[in-house]
Amino acid sequence: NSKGHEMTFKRYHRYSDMLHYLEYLSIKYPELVEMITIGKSSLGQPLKVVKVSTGQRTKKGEIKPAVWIDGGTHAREWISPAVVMYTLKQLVENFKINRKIVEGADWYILPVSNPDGYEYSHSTDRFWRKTRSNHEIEDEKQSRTLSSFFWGETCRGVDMNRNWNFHWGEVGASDDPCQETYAGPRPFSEPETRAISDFIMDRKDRIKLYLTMHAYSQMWLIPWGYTNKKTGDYDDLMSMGRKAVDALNRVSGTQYQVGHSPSLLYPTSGGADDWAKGVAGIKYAYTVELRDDGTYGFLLPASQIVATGKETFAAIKAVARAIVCK
Ligand code: ING
Ligand code: ZN
Repeated sequence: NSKGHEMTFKRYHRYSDMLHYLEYLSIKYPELVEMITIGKSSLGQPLKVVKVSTGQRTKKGEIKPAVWIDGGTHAREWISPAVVMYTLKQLVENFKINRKIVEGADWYILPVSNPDGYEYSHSTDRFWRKTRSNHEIEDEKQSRTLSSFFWGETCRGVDMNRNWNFHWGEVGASDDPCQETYAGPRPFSEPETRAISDFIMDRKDRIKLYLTMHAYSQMWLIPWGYTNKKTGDYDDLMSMGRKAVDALNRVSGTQYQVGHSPSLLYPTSGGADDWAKGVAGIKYAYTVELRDDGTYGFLLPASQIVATGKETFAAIKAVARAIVCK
């Protein structure tokens, strides 16, 4: 269009629209925005991280902290990439209003972690969750009872949020490729989780806040997902989480719960936030379950994108201020 991109936030966009917007930002704001291709999906699509930064060092010469935000782990959770794109837009195009948090940290933003699944949920199966990899041969080598004949479309792909290399496959994950929570043939079997983990490990000492966006159920989830045991700094994680949902609630009245997955949902292992905390050592690692409460569920109307973006950005801003703008 006349602006040079297709993003409207009035509908759910395809991956190509999002990539065009990232490119547009990097051309229009070259001093603020950098695109980094961190790898490729199973079907060869680029995984693009946007770095928003006013320079790696503070005026005093100290290395700045960094924030990681990703979306689109699960294909059908369309509000997630939309909210991450909205966040990116606020950081870059409303730089003046958000100056403190943008100058205070380097922001690494991955709007779509699973572009193959995301596109498949647009083209073929609206409720697709996993990646689109094919582990048929490998799984059969491990003497699966499945024969090729029964290998259906649903047996493709891996649940990326069960594929991380921390207590992998212990609980709440399936070893059946045809199930939605298939953990994969081995940890980091997916090029997507591998690329993200490599990128984060290279920067793990600088990343102070890790957010991964999912939907739905309106929860700000803390580790651990794999056990009922509390983290040593449970109280810190809870009070920071409450800060987030209080800020969110003040914008719109939307109610969120704060807690860990085994008590609020179900125990699962191989999740991204557990890995971010347990392996990368990032203190504040959260999974955010966005709107709604189940009224529309995954089919959240596009007319709610902006309101969801606004309230979520308020939460992100509150947490970022507390963690990186001390
Ligand atoms: N929910 C998450 C899932 O992967 C979750 C819940 C959160 C699991 C944190 C593990 C850790 O099942 C959705 N909606 O994907
Ligand atoms: Zn999810």
